[in-house]
Amino acid sequence: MPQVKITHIETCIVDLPTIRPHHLSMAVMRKQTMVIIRLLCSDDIEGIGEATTIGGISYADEFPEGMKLAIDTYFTPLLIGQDPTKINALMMMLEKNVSGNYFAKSGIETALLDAHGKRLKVPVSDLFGGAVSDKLPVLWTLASGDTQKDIEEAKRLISEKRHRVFKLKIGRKDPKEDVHHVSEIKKALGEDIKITVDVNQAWTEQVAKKAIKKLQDGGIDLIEQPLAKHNFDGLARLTSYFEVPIMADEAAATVQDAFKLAKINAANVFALKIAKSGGLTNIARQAAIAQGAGISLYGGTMLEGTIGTAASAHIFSTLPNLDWGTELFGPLLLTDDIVKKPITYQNFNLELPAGAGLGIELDMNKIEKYKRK
Ligand code: MUC
Ligand code: MG
Repeated sequence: MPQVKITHIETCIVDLPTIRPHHLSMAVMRKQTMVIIRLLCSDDIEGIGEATTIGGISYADEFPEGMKLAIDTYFTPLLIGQDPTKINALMMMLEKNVSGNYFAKSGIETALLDAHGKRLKVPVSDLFGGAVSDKLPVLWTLASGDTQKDIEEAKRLISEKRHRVFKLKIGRKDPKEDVHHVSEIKKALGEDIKITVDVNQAWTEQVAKKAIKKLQDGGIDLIEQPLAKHNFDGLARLTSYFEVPIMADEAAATVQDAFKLAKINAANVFALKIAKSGGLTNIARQAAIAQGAGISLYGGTMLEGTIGTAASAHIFSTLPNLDWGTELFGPLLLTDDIVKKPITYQNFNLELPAGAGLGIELDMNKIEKYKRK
């Protein structure tokens, strides 16, 4: 095969409205903003990728306008003319030349993997040894900001066989109010429906101890990121103190975080996200650390659209220890899509897109409609 080259990288910012406001401890989302990446190669193959965060600049260090600027100004000149089939070498080169910027790196790695899968005519999951399962269980986040509306939403989604596990976003209100909100939902949905809570770092250790005790007594199944992301020791204390499993999300961002958390038994579960870790390959590395340490895994989302969700699904489908399923519902939170054929969600599962690469095709008319001018 003659040497292939990266000839062009195009980025745009796409804003898609959400179906309802989505309340998190640090932001209320009314739209989702994605950086869409198109990476063109000299063999006429195009790879697509997505770099997405939550709530503008409020959730993480990176933000959409900054990610686009970083890719256009710094990543692209490093990548043009390089061989797109050497994905590990290219990601090492980016790591050496670009500090941090993992969300943007994840978008670029996704585009390289999509292109390479298309080139070899295999799905991205095959580049990681193949899917263990082509269906992934998907929970839904109830975050309308209103307890009754959340209950109605959950009941409808159960009856539609879309979701039967629900995550509640708390930490924005007084802990007593939050515990009441969670208990009302648990009571209304009954014993068989699993409920998890995501505090998004909002509590101190003292507040967490009191509130988690009540949530545990109320039958809540999992507590996600109760403390500030840098408080690894506090998370370890909560993990050893409570029976209810504790999950690290913001704390478990990189491969190095996974190792440090595992070393001090700081969590029972890791929420993995391609954006936090800098791409799919790093997810496989974090998963290996977790497997060695006996830590369970959960397939997390940065509430990406269909491209980032498909990329996440491809790598999550290859993991042996995905005990807590996934939350890959991002596209369902949006009023429209920018791809020709949306991902199928049925019987409480996401179906891994078939076809080469990500198995996703951009709809350029939709991109035109929603892209920031
Ligand atoms: C987070 O911190 O988990 C994932 C699902 C959701 O509703 O919010 C995100 C962020
Ligand atoms: Mg979380």
